[in-house]
Amino acid sequence: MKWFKLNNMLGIAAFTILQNGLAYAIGLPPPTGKYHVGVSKHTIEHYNPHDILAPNNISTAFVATIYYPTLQKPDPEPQPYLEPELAAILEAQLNHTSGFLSTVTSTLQYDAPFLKGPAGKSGFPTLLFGPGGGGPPVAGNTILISELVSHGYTVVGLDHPFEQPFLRYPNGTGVEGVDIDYTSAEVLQGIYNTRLEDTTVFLDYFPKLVRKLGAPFRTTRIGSFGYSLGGAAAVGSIYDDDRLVSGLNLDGALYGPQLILNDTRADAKKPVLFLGSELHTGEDAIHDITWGTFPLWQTAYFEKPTVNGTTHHDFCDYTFWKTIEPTDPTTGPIDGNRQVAIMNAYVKAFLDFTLLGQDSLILDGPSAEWPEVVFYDDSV
Ligand SMILES: *[C@@H]1O[C@H](CO)[C@@H](O)[C@H](O)[C@H]1NC(C)=O
Ligand SMILES: *[C@@H]1O[C@H](CO)[C@@H](O)[C@H](O)[C@H]1NC(C)=O
Ligand SMILES: *[C@@H]1O[C@H](CO)[C@@H](O)[C@H](O)[C@H]1NC(C)=O
Ligand SMILES: *[C@@H]1O[C@H](CO)[C@@H](O)[C@H](O)[C@H]1NC(C)=O
Ligand SMILES: CC(=O)N[C@H]1CO[C@H](CO)[C@@H](O)[C@@H]1O
Repeated sequence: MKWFKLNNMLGIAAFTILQNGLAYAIGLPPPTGKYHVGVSKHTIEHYNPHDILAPNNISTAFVATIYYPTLQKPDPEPQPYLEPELAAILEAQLNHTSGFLSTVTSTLQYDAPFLKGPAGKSGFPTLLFGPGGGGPPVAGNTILISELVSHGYTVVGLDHPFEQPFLRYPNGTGVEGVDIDYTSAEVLQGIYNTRLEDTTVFLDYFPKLVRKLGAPFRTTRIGSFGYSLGGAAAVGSIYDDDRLVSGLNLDGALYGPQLILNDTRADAKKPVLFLGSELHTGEDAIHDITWGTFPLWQTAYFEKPTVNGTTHHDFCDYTFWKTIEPTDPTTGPIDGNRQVAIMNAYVKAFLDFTLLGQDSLILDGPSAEWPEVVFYDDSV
């Protein structure tokens, strides 16, 4: 089909002829680390009587998807990576050809064996991931998550029902999202509050879950990251929680009391990285003033590099989808594979620095390798 651009340079993992002989399947960019990626999904029961989006404002559960390193080799026959119901909704939202997303595959392996190793305080480092407000859900960030897992991180993504366009519980029940009024500050703040609550509830439960699974995941010294509203919540969640040691925000405007303050109370006192689109200079209201005020007060490591040629949707898997079928006008002109490489590099560098104590020069300023990445002086 003509809308497929097959490019060997892109590191396309696999393409096969589907049953009808018409379409090709295109694999997500293969992760660069030595591990394969296992996945398991868990329902986290939690009664929330002030959920801004749930029917009668009551929700009773959310979903944790755990992506973890495994040595088991993936099935040579790649599988579509999104739930069909979710794929259909996103195709319509982004003007993709119907069925387009079922041709995009991954090598994720459900319930693959864990690595062997200690759990609790000393196991493999764990990250918490929060997706964009109203979507795409955690699964729509599989490229970055898989890259980190391939290097030994365990990533727990939290999806909230009614907020994400489609969510399936492990018991098979699917929940469709409600229409979200993105112009309402109250609604956005409500979603943000739910994210913070889910994070705390999950972290409280996590050690028990790890024991139950017999998994080698670390339950302390966790890194918190996310995209868009999930990025804001990732940073907001590190303030009063000793289990979270650093925060990383992918192109999210900030919400929440501390984050929008312009005084010393905004100091997270822990390392924080913002990686943003061109717009996010923080110089005035048009360029998201929260990216201007928050940086002034950080006493631990902080940088807010932006990537030339990107817009908001370049910070999730959409940036790769545009390389196959370029219909999404809300992505920027940067080549999607280049943007995948940039995100993988900067996110991994920050996490290796804050969780493993490894220094990386690219975190400190402009580099010859990534000239599109622009740094700012936040001392004024
Ligand atoms: C999708 O396509 C329709 C019809 O061509 C157009 O009106 C709409 O603006 C497009 N939406 C996006 C997000 O590109
Ligand atoms: C599946 O789990 C969800 C969340 O706990 C629950 O709301 C739903 O009723 C369950 N479905 C079935 C068929 O038990
Ligand atoms: C934030 O505070 C600094 C220092 O007090 C001040 O220079 C700056 O103008 C303030 N910014 C805004 C947007 O209020
Ligand atoms: C990035 O964009 C800024 C502002 O448009 C421009 O000044 C700078 O030269 C660009 N850098 C690169 C490497 O393209
Ligand atoms: C469905 C529903 O009851 N929604 C309400 C949830 O609570 C907010 C206020 O916090 C109301 O505005 C919604 O109508």
